[in-house]
Amino acid sequence: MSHPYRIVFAGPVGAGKTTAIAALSDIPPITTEVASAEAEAAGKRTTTVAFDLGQILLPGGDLVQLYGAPGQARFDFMWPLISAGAIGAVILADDRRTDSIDVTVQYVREFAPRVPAGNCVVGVGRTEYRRPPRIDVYGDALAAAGFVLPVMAVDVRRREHALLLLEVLLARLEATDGV
Ligand SMILES: Nc1nc2c(ncn2[C@@H]2O[C@H](COP(=O)(O)OP(=O)(O)OP(=O)(O)O)[C@@H](O)[C@H]2O)c(=O)[nH]1
Ligand SMILES: [Mg+2]
Repeated sequence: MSHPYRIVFAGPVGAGKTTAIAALSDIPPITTEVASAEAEAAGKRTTTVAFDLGQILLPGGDLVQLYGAPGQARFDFMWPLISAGAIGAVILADDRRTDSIDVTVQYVREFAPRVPAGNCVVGVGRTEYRRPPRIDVYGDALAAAGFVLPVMAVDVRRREHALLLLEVLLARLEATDGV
């Protein structure tokens, strides 16, 4: 088997990084959850203070390590550490936030330079709070900032949605010889 690939999940507090990795991982993920007021503001109890680490063996035989970044900016010193050697990034958005599009562009700006060929996919979650969904608006804002990326509405609590993000990212990597 080839060496494991590393994929990073990034995005703001509550976007669903820890949830996505728990949904995907074949093994119980390593987590670093701590109760926090900022988490409660995002409608949950805990926040990631260092990283999440899960692992998935894809049907094609590739072993993928899944690293979740902490969303809180005060833990951003972890971002370069967990991005080192990553082959791509999944950027998650919380569409309930009014500033979600700007925040997403900021996360892509932050993480695209850390992965080969800027290979990122964007998963927009909590789309049920906003009708109609504004997936195109994310794509347009990213393109205006110089990032032409796949953008998908997802509910990362559903394993098949989280898996779709990985598959799109890996397909893109193969297309750009990033793997
Ligand atoms: N209603 C709804 N809830 C969602 C959706 N996606 C994720 N969630 C929930 O949102 C929360 C996300 O929490 P986490 O996975 O801890 O978020 P995180 O991105 O790891 O946040 P930090 O580690 O604090 O940066 C969980 O309670 C999920 O069940 C969605 O599409 N709709
Ligand atoms: Mg987390």
